Amino acid sequence: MDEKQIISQMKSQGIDLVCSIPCDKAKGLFFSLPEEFRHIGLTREEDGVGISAGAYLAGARPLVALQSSGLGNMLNAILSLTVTFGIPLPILASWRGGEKESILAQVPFNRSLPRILSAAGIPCTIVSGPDKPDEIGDAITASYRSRQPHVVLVPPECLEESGCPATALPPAPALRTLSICYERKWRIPVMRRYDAIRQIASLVNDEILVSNIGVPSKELFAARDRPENFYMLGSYTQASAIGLGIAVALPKRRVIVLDGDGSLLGSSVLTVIAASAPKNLTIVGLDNGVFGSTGNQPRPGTKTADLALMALGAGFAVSRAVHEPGELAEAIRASAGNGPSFIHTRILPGNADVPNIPIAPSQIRDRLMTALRARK
Ligand SMILES: Cc1ncc(C[n+]2csc(CCOP(=O)(O)OP(=O)(O)O)c2C)c(N)n1
Repeated sequence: MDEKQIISQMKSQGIDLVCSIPCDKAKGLFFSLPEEFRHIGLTREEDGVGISAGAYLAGARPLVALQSSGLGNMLNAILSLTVTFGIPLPILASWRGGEKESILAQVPFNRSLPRILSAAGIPCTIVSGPDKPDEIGDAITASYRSRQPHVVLVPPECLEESGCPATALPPAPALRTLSICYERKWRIPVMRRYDAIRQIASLVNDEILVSNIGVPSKELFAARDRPENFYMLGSYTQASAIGLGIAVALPKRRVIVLDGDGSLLGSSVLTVIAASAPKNLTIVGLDNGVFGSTGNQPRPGTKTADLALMALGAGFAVSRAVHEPGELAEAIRASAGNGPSFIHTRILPGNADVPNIPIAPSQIRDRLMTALRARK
């Protein structure tokens, strides 16, 4: 089969958003995907799980395409987000590590992959021959019907590789002049995370809020529970990816992500967000200098890393640091429709004494989807 047949299977299944990282053994496919679909290029496969989850919640029909080794970078996110919330995720993987594999490093993970997926309870289809592109379509159907992930492994011998199309030569290096006006004046924080979250929760109307793993989600629930909140219950580093997926799928709705400093520093998604440039997305980086939800252990770079500057470096249109509740409110207002914007919110460590969220993941999913469908 060639990439045209694969793409035709994806289209016949209604796929309308593809996140991908390329594989050398399927060059033609990875060149074609951005031309054929709304496309988000990734730098780390895990982010495709969060982006796809957000996009699905917002009514899109996403798929992730990658090299099979990338599944090793996604497993926790697939199980803690996709499986926990009951979200479809078809994953199309160029399967490496087979008999003719020339790169030794591809063998240990990829040869064990079907057993790893089986042990994790993740359904997997191994395409059985070059004349079986319909198995890809069937796997996509199965994923959307069951609201579960489904991996399709495409062995190289099933792919008729067309290589790089002439139209897809790498872009020529361009001259670029960059002028960043940046002044860093960190003051002593006065808010705790709960103060900042209450402030933001009091300002929103029909905005969608995505909250980070652990205590931040519990604090948002305690501050103001509403169907437009998505509480991320696991999946460290995926909050901003989920926000990006929702923002891209629903460009007319405003999305605000309440992310954490540890999570943002552990993620590669800022560059991907800036490249996608959703005007309706604001990332609030709640920077308490610690891994708050695990007991306030200091995170690396407390005195050296600068989140607001990192967002600018990643290509954000707007990035600023705030310390006071009034400044935070003003930054939230000013960033509406002006994104992607980053609000580096410097806060004191400390977790509010709030209860666990008593709503089932499927209920969090369903009420958000209903609210989003009602007001596109
Ligand atoms: C893959 C993975 N690694 C580690 C954890 C444990 N963990 C849960 S929350 C968290 C820290 C989050 O810190 P940050 O993003 O700074 O947010 P804060 O809680 O400080 O607001 C960690 C390390 C996890 N749940 N999953």
